[in-house]
Amino acid sequence: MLTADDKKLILHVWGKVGDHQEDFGAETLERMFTAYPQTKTYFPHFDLHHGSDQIRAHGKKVVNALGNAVKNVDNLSQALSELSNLHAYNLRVDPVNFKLLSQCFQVVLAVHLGSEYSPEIHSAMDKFLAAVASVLAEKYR
Ligand code: HNI
Repeated sequence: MLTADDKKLILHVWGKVGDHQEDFGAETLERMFTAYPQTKTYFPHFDLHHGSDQIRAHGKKVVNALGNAVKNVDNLSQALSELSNLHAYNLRVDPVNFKLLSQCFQVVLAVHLGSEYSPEIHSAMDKFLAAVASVLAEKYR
């Protein structure tokens, strides 16, 4: 579970994400497609080349959704309910992939925040992303 301190740290990190949603999101997706090429199978309709407008636009959507989750951290199930339906029933994304995306997002944060991405922040963000992933996967049951 996320502690009160974890929540503070997540809000703090989100301040650093600031208006980099599109850049951070696109880099997250590019890392995911490169490091875990099997994830590309969900995006047969996308141009997956570096700098692709579709990747940038989608990256922005994903990071915005995470920002919305940050704002609703005490109410994730409700805040992510529609996205959970979409991923479970329409897109049928295998939940293992949520961990891969979370991992790549953390690498992006670490690269861009450097030493500011402290072990405590890393731990809080890891818990937060695991909570988001578990909500996105809850409709599969
Ligand atoms: Ni995901 C669409 C958020 C993980 C495959 N996804 C979205 C949208 C958001 C989103 C927001 C856009 C919804 C809309 O248009 O109404 N996705 C998230 C979040 C996570 C996540 C917050 C995890 C933290 N999605 C994943 C993963 C995969 C994935 C791990 C597959 C590897 N998502 C998709 C696909 C779409 C999608 C495919 C549809 C893209 C399109 O535009 O056609």
